[in-house]
Amino acid sequence: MITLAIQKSGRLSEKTIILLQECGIDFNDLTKGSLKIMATNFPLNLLLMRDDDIPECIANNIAHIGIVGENTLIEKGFDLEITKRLGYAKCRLCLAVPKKSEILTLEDLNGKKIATSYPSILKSFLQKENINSEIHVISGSVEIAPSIGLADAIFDIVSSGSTLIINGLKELHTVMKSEALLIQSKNITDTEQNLIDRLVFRIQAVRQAKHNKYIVLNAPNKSLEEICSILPGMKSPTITPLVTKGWSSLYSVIEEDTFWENIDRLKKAGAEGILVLPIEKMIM
Ligand code: PRT
Ligand code: ZN
Repeated sequence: MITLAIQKSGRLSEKTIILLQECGIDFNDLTKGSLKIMATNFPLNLLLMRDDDIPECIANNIAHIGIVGENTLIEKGFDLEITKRLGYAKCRLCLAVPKKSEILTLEDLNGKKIATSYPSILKSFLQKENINSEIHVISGSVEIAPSIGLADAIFDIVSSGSTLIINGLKELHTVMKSEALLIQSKNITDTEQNLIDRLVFRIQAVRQAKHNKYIVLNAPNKSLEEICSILPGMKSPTITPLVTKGWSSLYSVIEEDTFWENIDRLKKAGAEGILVLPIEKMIM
């Protein structure tokens, strides 16, 4: 049995539960508000808690693994392992200043007051850059600190950037990028590691599938060589002849990132009747 600590409610929780469900792991009483829930079809216990407490909980062997933002992991400073980057809850930790501020460069932060909920990350950054600022720790609503005279700048999470704009702030510098991470304790037995590996294998299959699409198309046989070079697929495409003489149907996998660019190339190469379908799981 392994114990996975996840955020009870917040920006990480919904996507984390969806990911576990996509991995085929079911929970009976998810909606009942319990803080400890057992999976019905995988040897896994869920612990639901504030994201800030997850790294410590793993460091103290209360949970074996956890899902947490990289920002929280680094800020808390516990010596834990990153098992897998999960690619959601993407954001960045930025220094920002009021739009009309006299602070234009990092050096201008010398002698200034910066409000943040991430003092540890900020302190290391300022030290590395040789900047001497005063760090003012606040636990929430960091972005209003300059307008109420509490600080000259802020250091906070930015995602779309709209919170900065609404509060009359502009980005000065990105200090780090963050995404959800699966993290684990360094005290794991072989049996526990085996279960973690099984979970990671499933996560990988779900994530791979999201990055790829299944593609079916028809093409004249003379174009097949060129089309195969555009669509290498998992090993190589499957080709079956059509009833129409000189034509074949081709099945392959295409990466989401290169999708539109490759569709144009496929059309130019003579592909027709292109169908693109989502993939549920992908095991390499
Ligand atoms: O209650 P608990 O302590 O568990 O939750 P929390 O309030 O500390 O965290 P929560 O749920 O807000 O965020 C959890 C994690 O999601 C963070 O630690 C990040 O890793 C990640 N994440 C991703 C974000 C954002 N995007 C985000 N936009 N965390 C916070 N924000 C906030 C930010 O603080 C700012 O107020 O959203 C605002 C900025 O958003 P934009 O889109 O306007 O730029
Ligand atoms: Zn938190």
